[in-house]
This record gives sequence, C-alpha cells and structure tokens, in this order.
Amino acid sequence: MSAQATLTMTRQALRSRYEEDGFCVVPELFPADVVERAVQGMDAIRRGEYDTGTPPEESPWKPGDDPNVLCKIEMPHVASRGVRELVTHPALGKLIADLTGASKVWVWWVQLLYKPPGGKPGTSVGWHQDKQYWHAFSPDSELLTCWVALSDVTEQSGPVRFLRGSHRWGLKNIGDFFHQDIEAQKAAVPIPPGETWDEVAAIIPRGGCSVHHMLTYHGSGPNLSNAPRRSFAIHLRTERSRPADNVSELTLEQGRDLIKYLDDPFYNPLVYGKDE
Ligand SMILES: O=C(O)CCC(=O)C(=O)O
Repeated sequence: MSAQATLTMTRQALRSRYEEDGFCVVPELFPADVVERAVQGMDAIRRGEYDTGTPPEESPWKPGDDPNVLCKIEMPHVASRGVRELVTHPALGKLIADLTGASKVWVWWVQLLYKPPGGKPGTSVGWHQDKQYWHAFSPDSELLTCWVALSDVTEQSGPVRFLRGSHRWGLKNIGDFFHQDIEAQKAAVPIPPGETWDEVAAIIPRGGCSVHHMLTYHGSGPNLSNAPRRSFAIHLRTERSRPADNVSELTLEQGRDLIKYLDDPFYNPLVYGKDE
C-alpha cells in the first residue's frame, strides 16, 4: 500500500473518532524544525519581542507578569514569524479538511498557552465548552480547535481532558475556563439523562495535536512535571460558518470582538482551499 493510501486510511479512522467522540489525537503532524522555530517564537513573545513588528492582541498575561501562572496570550501568530509558520502550515489545513470534509478552512483565533511546572494555583483550565464563549458565530457554524503540543504532553504535565461524546449534549452555557478546582467543578457540568462522564486525557508527543469540536467539554489540571507544558490552541472555521444575526447586540464577554478579523488574512489566514 502506498504512503498516500495509508494516510487516507488513517485520516478516515481519525474522522470517525472526531465525529463519534468529539475529539481526536494526532500524534505526529508538524515537522520538528517548524516546531522548534515556533517554540523560539513563543519564548520571544513571552519576553515582549515581536519580529513581525506587530504585537499580539490585548491578553490576560503580559510580559513581566507572574511566571508561575498560566500564560495565555491572544493572537501570537501576528507577532512572531516562527509561530505564524506553524499556524499556517499546510499540514494543519489538510488535517482539518480531512476531518470535516470542508473545502475551505480559516484560522480565526489563536491562543498561546504556556503552563509552568510546579503545580501552582492559577495553572488549571476549568471545564467548559468553547462555543459558550463564541456567541459571535451562528449556533450552527462549524468551528473547531487544533490544540498543538510544543512539548511532550504526559499525564503529569496537565494534559487537556476531554469528555467523550459531550459534543452531542448541546450548548449548555455552563462552564468556566478560569475555574481552578476542576475536581469540584465536575458537579456543575450537566450530564444529560442516559449519558455518562467519560473523561479522556490527551497524551500528545511534541509536534502532535488534538482536534476538538466546539461543544466538547474539556479542561486541564496543574502541570506536575518538571518542564513547561507548551501549546497553541488554534481556532478554525470552515465555509459552513457565519457571524451570528445578533452580533451587534453582544457584549465583549459574549465574544462580540472575536469576528473582527474575519476579512483580514494577516489575522485570519485561509489555511485550506482557494480564495474566489
Ligand atoms: O490548554 C488547555 O488546557 C485548555 C485549552 C482550551 O481550552 C482549548 O484549547 O480550547
């Protein structure tokens, strides 16, 4: 069997996993040199150095802030050439097209997530569904996230934990990214009748990724390893997505500004398909 035929088979299996579970894990996607340049870019951004000349968006964490809490920086791909190379790498667009059957795929938001070691408070991510923060898109939009591992992600390093099948539970609007006690928070997650809590930790080698649906519940605990957990959450959309009808009525907290760059290829690059 040719390498292409093997890849196609693997992609079919991944697509089934994504559709059935609401997430899938891809152990190998980005070339090692691309990952290394993105890591260098990540460190430069954390120091406040921007080789594109453009700063990231206003972010919860700024250079000089506490190095022991979760570092979350918005839109790092406009600030670093190395990060941009990874975020626009053709392997990413192809993967998303293979998983969704889409003819066009755009990156519409990116988060740099650096979870320091040491298990300190302020490093967990509470259970949430991404769509609860994305009201600026219509409810039926096809939105998904590729979470890229730039360090080996193990059970000890605070991996993302997904609730298998929760993408079929509907939008609950119950969850909190910044909640710190993810054990206690479990009680608040509304499990529909007949469903169960089926939690899976995404263990991913450096250069691999996971992909999750906008309704899949997920969160992560502290990093108990002795190395930082490095990642980018790359939020993507397909041609089956559109702004919500009521965008102008939304508040900033409801995500009104998340669609402000849809027509700007520097911020929202097309990563699969062709422009008309
Ligand atoms: O990095 C994490 O632990 C969670 C990231 C997240 O919430 C996401 O990728 O949507």
